[in-house]
Amino acid sequence: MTVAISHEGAIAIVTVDNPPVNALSQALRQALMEAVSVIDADESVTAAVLICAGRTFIAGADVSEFDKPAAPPHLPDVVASIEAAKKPWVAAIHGSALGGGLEVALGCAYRIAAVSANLGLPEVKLGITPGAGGTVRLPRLIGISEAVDLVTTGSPVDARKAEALRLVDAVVGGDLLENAVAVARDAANRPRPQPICERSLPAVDAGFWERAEKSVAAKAKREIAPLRALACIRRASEEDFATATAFERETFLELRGSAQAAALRHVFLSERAAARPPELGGVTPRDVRCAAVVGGGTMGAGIAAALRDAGLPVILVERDEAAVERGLVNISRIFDGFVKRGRILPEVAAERMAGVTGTDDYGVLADADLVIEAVFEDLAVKRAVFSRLEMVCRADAVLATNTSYLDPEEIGEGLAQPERFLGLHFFSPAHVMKLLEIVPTGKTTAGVLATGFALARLLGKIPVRAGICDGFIGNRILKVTRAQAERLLLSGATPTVVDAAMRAFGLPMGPFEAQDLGGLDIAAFQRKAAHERGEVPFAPVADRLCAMGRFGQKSGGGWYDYRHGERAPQPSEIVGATIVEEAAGWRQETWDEVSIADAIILPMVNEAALILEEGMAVRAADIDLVKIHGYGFPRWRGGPMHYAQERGLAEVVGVLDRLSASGLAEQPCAALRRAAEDGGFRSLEGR
Ligand code: 3H9
Repeated sequence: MTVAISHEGAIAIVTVDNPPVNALSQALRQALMEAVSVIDADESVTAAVLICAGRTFIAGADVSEFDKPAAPPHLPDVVASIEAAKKPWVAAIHGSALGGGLEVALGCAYRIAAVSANLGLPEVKLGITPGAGGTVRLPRLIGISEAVDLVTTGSPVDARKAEALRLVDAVVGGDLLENAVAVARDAANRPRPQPICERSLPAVDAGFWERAEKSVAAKAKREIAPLRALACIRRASEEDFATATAFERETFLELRGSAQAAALRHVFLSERAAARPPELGGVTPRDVRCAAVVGGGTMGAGIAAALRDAGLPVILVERDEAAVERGLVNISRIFDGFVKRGRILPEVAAERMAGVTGTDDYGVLADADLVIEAVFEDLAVKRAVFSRLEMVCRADAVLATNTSYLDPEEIGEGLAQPERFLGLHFFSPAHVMKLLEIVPTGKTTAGVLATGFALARLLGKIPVRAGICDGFIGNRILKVTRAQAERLLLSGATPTVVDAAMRAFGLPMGPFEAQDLGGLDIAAFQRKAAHERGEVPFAPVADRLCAMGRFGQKSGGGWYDYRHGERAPQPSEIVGATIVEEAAGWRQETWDEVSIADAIILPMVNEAALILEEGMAVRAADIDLVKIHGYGFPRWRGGPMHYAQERGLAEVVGVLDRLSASGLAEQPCAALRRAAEDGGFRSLEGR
């Protein structure tokens, strides 16, 4: 870390260089304090420019310090000293000015930004509030209502929006430093703007805070930080600057130590780590400049759209002209949907579609660097596709299968170059869902595996390496979720009660509502395959419902009944009667929300421990990412592994022992018992 002071005439240039993102470590805070003193004492300096080296302005407090006690100098003091400096400071912003980074900029007398900059206070996404005056200075600069939006959503704004909000004084093209020095020179000849801390706040209309609270609470659901951040802004509007900043700091420090903040931090750091697994350090991925998708159904179209969103030209291959046409319509519907929701302009949608070449001629694939097969889940069909691909693709092209349940080893069997083949398991809808399970076979080379990770980064997805087992990581755990949900029904709970309990735990939907939405038929198909392999999947009620043709919303009923044209689930008498029949011989228990969540979540953790033990996942944190990004596990709980760890693994084992003694779950596996003794899960890297 360095903070260098150089001079251009009477202007001091303070350059922060603290890679990768200039986070405000203790050393950087100290150095900034010292820079203020040095510049204050230098008679030859009239103004200072604060600029950063590397790809970004200061991107915030150093998150890795949040597990330790806060060490001085504290950021509020750094910001206050810049604001009170004898010479005006100009913040020259490129990249991201986030969190503490924006708070530092708010201490400066002027802020200018490069066109590509973005600014925001994303603290609530880490389960905290701003802690260095952000909630107190921001409303004084841009207005209360605008500040409420920015702080409670945590979403950054681009430079143009920041200028419109008066968050920056100017957006500049050309050389940022030159522009900033010019502003600093000019500043010497002008009265200094009133420091933000001395500015007053206009009153809000009656009912403003009540309305804001309602709307923030509705969006935040069970996350605590957004409402606490709102309370800080309210305090800023009702009390003097010093009282409000003290309140904000107190709130920040309290939340920094909270369980939600620890969970959200864990997810934030795990997401970053997932993109660059250390085991692939130094491995060069293959270049992907043109991608192809075979199969234009829901999955294939979603994958093609995701590739186009990332700017890659895409070839869509289907078996005949009519199927090509259908595939193109599927893709174009996705972009039309984006336009309808205001996410992109119609001309952008047209440009995305123009980058898709639909064809039934495999010969065109000679141009592709990567081909993703997304045809029907049938081994013979998939194998046939790959044998055609081998004939037409370049020898260095990567070939991937988007299977959910088939064994990639079997799909790739007989390939002449199996080392360039791997599984890329997208989640539906593929243009929306962030998770990408990357499944190498025993023969996939490290370079091809690294290409999967590089692709995920390009698509803005979260990549997780998964080993080959039935359902990989995510769907394997999902089977346990569903089996447990049925055990609950057989022992006295109802679909409505189970779904409500899981929503109360923080899931967007309960297991039965989710099955009705997605359809019960796919899982039934997989259970049939499992039976053929000699396995005995547990789904007595679901099997009966499928036999009755109750496949969920699409067939007018599943776990619930649905009134014609409606999606609201209604308890079903037929389902109730079926549960009673299947429950014969089961002891009936009284279930409350907490015990229902335990009976579902903790067996998932047990399965996850097995997955880790078998090497099907590399790190416990990867399993957390799978469940958060593929299955809606609440981010603020950190994923099932983090949740179990925080809860105490010994307690988890104890609950599972009790459940299994009543026949309500499998026994805790040896790996989970060992993790409980060791105090944590071991990662594969560590073995
Ligand atoms: C805050 O500021 C609180 C204050 O109000 C109060 C203080 C008193 N700290 O994302 P990337 C690392 S709260 C430490 O892949 P990109 C990251 O782990 C903070 N490290 O890059 C990764 O490490 P590695 C408010 C951080 O270009 C590397 O940088 N600020 C931090 O795709 C590259 O990260 C935020 O919440 C950090 N704050 O995106 C901003 N940030 O290379 C969080 C990143 O070892 N950060 N790292 O894997 C971001 O949103 C993105 O990182 C950013 C760059 C947009 C900046």
